[in-house]
Amino acid sequence: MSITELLHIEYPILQGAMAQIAKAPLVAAVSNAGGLGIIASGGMSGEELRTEIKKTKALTDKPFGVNLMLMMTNIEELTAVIIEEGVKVVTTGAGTPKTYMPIWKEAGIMVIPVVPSVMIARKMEQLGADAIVAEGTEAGGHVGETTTMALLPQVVDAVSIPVIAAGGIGDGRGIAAAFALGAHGVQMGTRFLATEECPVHENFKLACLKAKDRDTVVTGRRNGAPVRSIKNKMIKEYQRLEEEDVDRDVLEELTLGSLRKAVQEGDTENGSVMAGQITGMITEIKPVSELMQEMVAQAKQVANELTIK
Ligand code: TUI
Repeated sequence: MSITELLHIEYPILQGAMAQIAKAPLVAAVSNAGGLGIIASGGMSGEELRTEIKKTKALTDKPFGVNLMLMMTNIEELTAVIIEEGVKVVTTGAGTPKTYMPIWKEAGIMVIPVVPSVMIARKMEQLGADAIVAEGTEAGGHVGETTTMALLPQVVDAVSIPVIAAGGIGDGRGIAAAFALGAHGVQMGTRFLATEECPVHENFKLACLKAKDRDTVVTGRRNGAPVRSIKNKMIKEYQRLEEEDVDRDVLEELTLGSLRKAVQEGDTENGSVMAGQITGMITEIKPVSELMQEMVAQAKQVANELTIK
């Protein structure tokens, strides 16, 4: 079965769950445009998630999902809200959903874990995942080590559930490339940041427009939570401290509340501007529906015109 049939959507495009950003306005815009919008519940309480779900339902009658960031400690509480509100699709990230899988499956929820490696992809399939997002290191936020180009065909060969590609996809060419590598769909985060509907501070969008190909960097490898973001004053300080081998606490203090600083206050120098490598190819802020139409048309054209000679 295709991803569009599985998820009851028009186009095989999922919107990546970006913490504090992927809320009702963006989620509903993506779903209304024929993709699957996904609420990022990381950092939310159960009641905050319920409010966001209700807001999304008020803006769209199309399907949407909720992402559970598994480093969170309130997954049970969030799960209860997801079930009560009748959300049908859950994506997971930054950990293994093993403990919760039986509860979600029992409730008839489709589970799509995001994974950075073949080994974890296999594990998720065994746990009963309905599909999988294979995310390359080009992505923004918490990332693995392998590139999408190398990871995707290896995951496709290793599992028999549908594979959705993520990391490094910024337009229709990237979508066509993902399908060429065996993907059944794509998940995109960074490109949706620079849309009119995205509820992130304007400065964050401008930082994405300004950033070039080499302007994102991965920090935090040493403490086991590597994160890709746009290089700025805070990141340079973080790198300096990392090299000095300072205590974990010092690093944590620097990053504490840093995402909120960038997302809500628009402080893109002292805040954490998580974004993927495709940020270098974003030149314009546009409405989600226009972006989706353009990307789908371009992907189809690229696929049709592909010649190898
Ligand atoms: O989760 C993401 N990206 C994220 S989460 C996030 S919030 C955050 N903020 C600050 C520090 C850290 C996180 C920002 N971006 N992507 C999906 C993803 N999942 N990438 C890697 C993984 C992953 C890692 C290990 C998935 C499963 C996994 O399993 C471990 C195991 O033992 O099976």
